[in-house]
Amino acid sequence: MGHYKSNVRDIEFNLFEVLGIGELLDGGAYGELDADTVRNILAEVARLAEGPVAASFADADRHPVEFDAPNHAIVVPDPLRKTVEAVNEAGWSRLGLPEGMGGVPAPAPLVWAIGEMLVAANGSASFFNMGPLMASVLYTVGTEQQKHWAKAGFERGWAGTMVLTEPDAGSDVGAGRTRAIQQDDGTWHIEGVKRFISGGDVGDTAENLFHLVLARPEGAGPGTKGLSLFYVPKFHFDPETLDLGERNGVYVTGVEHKMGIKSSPTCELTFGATGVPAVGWLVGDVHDGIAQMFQVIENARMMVGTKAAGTLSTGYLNALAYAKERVQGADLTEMTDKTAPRVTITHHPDVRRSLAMQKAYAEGLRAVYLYTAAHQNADVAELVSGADAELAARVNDLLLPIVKGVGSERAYELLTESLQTLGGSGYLQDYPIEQYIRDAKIDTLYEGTTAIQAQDFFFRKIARDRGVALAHVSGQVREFIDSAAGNGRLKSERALLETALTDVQEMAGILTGYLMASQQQPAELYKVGLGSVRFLYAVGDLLIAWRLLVQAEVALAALDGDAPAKEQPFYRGKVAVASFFAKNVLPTLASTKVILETIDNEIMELEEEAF
Ligand code: ST9
Ligand code: FAD
Repeated sequence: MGHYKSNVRDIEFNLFEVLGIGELLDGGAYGELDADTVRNILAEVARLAEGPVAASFADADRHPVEFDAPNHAIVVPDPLRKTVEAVNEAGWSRLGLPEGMGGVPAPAPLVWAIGEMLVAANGSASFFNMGPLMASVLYTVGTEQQKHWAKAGFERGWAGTMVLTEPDAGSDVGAGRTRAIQQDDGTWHIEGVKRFISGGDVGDTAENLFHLVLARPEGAGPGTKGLSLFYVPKFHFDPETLDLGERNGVYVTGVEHKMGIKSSPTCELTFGATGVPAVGWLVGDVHDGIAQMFQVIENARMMVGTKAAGTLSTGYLNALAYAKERVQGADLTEMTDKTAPRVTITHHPDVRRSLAMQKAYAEGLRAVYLYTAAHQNADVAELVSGADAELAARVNDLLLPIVKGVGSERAYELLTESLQTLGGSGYLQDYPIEQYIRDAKIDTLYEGTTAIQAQDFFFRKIARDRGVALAHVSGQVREFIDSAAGNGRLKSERALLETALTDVQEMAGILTGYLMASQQQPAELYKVGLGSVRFLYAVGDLLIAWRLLVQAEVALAALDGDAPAKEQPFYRGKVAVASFFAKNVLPTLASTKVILETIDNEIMELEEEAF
């Protein structure tokens, strides 16, 4: 048995019993993809994830990819190569891609659920599989010729990267200095150094690799709006047949040594520093780089949050399996009786507290990313929340920083609880959890740190949106609070949710107040910056509680109905964990509100030397 434990039951519960997409699937909305087929796919992907994908997880950590400096390439160890091949051969990446490039229509929640299993089973390996996402964006925003390259490159298994970061341009992408110089033949020469580029080379696992690169054309303005997006292949190729030609002038000039995801090749890329120019093509023939790149970023942020939820889920399930076996100490009520029988650690209240919290966040984060994904298809959004296509897109935008920012931070935090459950054994490499923690830390950093997610959430997704998407989601929470379902059960939990909703709405009002006041007194804006991460977490906890309680309601109905005996513990677990989360987490939102209300700028006024 490998390290990875999927949770197909919970994924199916979300897709079919909570979101209800079986209705759409069986109605033919996604062609031949009916509910039974989807169940078979999930079972098949779980087998792949737990088997060949998980197989190289530890090996790829202990024997990571190596840098072959003379050839500017990375060398992929055999076990990892087998995993990458298994993923490519399975071909699940076709699901959800544009049909014109050979994709198969599929509801987004299914696509992300598949991603959860494959990525959480082996984070490093997933960075060899970014080609389909990059190709799909090129297909969407590219010229006719670039669409052909996207489609044909996808069929040939070309890898892809997203290239933004430079030594002096991390969070501040607009500080990028990489230049683009137009040539007489319409191509561009790219010159500069980019760093931390995931999958900057993939060794011999793909015949070619293309980079989607942000660079500044000569004479273009400052900031992100002056950046354009370029398609820069590793090898030149025949524009029709895609047969490979000469090496292009983009080279890996370094590979990072990291805390985790050690076999994900994180590369320094140098463009055009040798006699060979790094030739690029302007994507879509338009100078709209940052907006085009955000089409990649939105998917990548979603993937990162999904990976985080999946990693916590397997961490929790590993901790649970251990806790059910490990015998240590007597039941607390018999603590003074030295002859009392020893019990498994699941009998200890603190272990139960910890397991319940892990389960709540693992299943809650999954529920939130799947609810978000539901707003990536017009028909699923209409079914799930009644949003039309335009509103659904805004809801998706609103929730992305929650999926990414809250997902990554909570998963990392709760994975330490998973490790703690194993006691000293958790610290050993005999178990996967220490690696989960190392592999998960990156999720709070790349694709925009948590601070960036929190600012995006408040300034762009709430203030600039004038609260439209937030009002829709709040309305959905309110509808649940007011509904009478559950036969009077979950009454106290509904009351807790109502208080938390009010707290969060007031927090939004408090931050908006600082924002407005900053028009007169600019320093008031610091208060938004000081409070925005707390606010992000608070909204995350509210949404997790809400989705868990919705699940509890579905579970209660199943228990009241004809749920078979073997399914009953699953449903009882759903009710219990939702209630636990509401009672143990929601009350803390009131203190967050007080903190936001009373923020002052003292810490901003302190001189640096005093820190
Ligand atoms: C990175 C990659 O870190 C890490 C790895 C990724 C892994 C991906 C995995 C992929 C798939 C794998 C599949 C595996 C499958 C299976 C595997 C099996 C084994 N939304 O606010 P302004 C745009 S990459 C949309 O003024 P500033 C918009 O066009 C590096 N658009 O920003 C806007 O114009 P307008 C990631 C947005 O102050 C314009 O930007 N790096 C959004 O100029 C300007 O906006 C980062 O993420 C948005 N939310 O710049 C950088 N926001 O307003 C983080 C902005 O007119 N930093 N736009 O619409 C930021 O995000 C900054 O806030 C900033 C600020 C750069 C945007
Ligand atoms: P900085 O921007 O220097 O941030 C340092 C600290 O300051 C952080 O805590 C941050 O939150 C905070 N901070 C910075 N600015 C602000 C602000 N305005 N407000 C509040 N706080 C702020 N990039 C790519 O382009 N492509 C990739 O494929 C890619 N893959 C990566 C893989 C790995 C393993 C790593 C480590 C990074 C990768 N990156 C990639 C880069 C990644 O996106 C950046 O590291 C990230 O955006 C943060 O930038 P930085 O490291 O320069 O940190």
